Amino acid sequence: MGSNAGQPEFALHPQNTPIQQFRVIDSHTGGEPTRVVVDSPVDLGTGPLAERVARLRAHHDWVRRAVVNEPRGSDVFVGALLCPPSNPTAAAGVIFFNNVGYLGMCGHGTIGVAATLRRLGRLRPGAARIETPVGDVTIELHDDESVSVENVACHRTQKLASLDVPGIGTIRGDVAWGGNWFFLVQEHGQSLRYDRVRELTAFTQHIRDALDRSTLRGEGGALIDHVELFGPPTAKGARSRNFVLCPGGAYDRSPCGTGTSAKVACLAADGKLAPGEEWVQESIVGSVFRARYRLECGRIIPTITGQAYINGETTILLDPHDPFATGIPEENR
Ligand code: PYC
Repeated sequence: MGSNAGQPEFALHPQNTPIQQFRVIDSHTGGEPTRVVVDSPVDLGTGPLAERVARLRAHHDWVRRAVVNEPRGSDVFVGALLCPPSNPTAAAGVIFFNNVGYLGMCGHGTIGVAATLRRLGRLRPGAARIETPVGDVTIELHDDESVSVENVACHRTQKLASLDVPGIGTIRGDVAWGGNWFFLVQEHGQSLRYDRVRELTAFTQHIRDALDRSTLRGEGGALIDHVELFGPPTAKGARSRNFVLCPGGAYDRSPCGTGTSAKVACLAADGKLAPGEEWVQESIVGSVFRARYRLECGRIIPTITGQAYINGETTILLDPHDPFATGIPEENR
């Protein structure tokens, strides 16, 4: 256990009650869970979301760990902290995080946030803006309860970059920004079947480790922290199936909204997908996102459509006597 064993990092509630509490709403989008913190236990101030995520990371990282890490959560959870938007015309600001850190954007998570805002009565049918640390996105609730997310502008920075992966050999993949950085691999020799998720996780983790050791980076020297494999689809109407390894080592149960956006950017760059044409991306569990893009001043703006289902409303309790109230410390792993 860490040096602060038994010393809760979270402040006591202002009324000095021994147990602090806050509310979360759980949903899943195509099988991938999102846990939305609807009443933030910390004040991150105002200003751009990029500044607020820096404050959260530096001073209140316990919130992330309490919400998504074991024993309350698991490596699979993506958390979403709702914040007041800096622009009053936006419906909300949101900061996404997982078991190891913070995400720029999250497609399945934004669909989960939309379903949560609807449940809270904070969203009317129609389009609404959501602020994220990497830019504003637009969500639209449809009559059938599906949600479209118009993402930030996405682009490919490298086509078929070579990566030497010890134990596997040379793997060639595209590097693209879909709201997070992705290494997208078409030729990998793996069969993308749900009964092979252990093997696929190990295979993509080797690629991720090699990426970290390599000089391949996203813009600004950013780590390429998502690995995406593609293969033939099985779902009716789908054009591809994927397997996505997320930064914390879990695989995405959904087709990954930012990963699908990165794929759309690569297809557009290769002239294989026209503006407005539909791309149906299937996940490793068989769920699908529908994607298309529009061009704005030459920039690729993807829209992802999927559906989230609310599956829990929980009060998080933080007992100051609980040594794991804010998660099993990462250094214990
Ligand atoms: O849907 O963009 C996404 C996503 C990123 C990580 C997990 N899901």
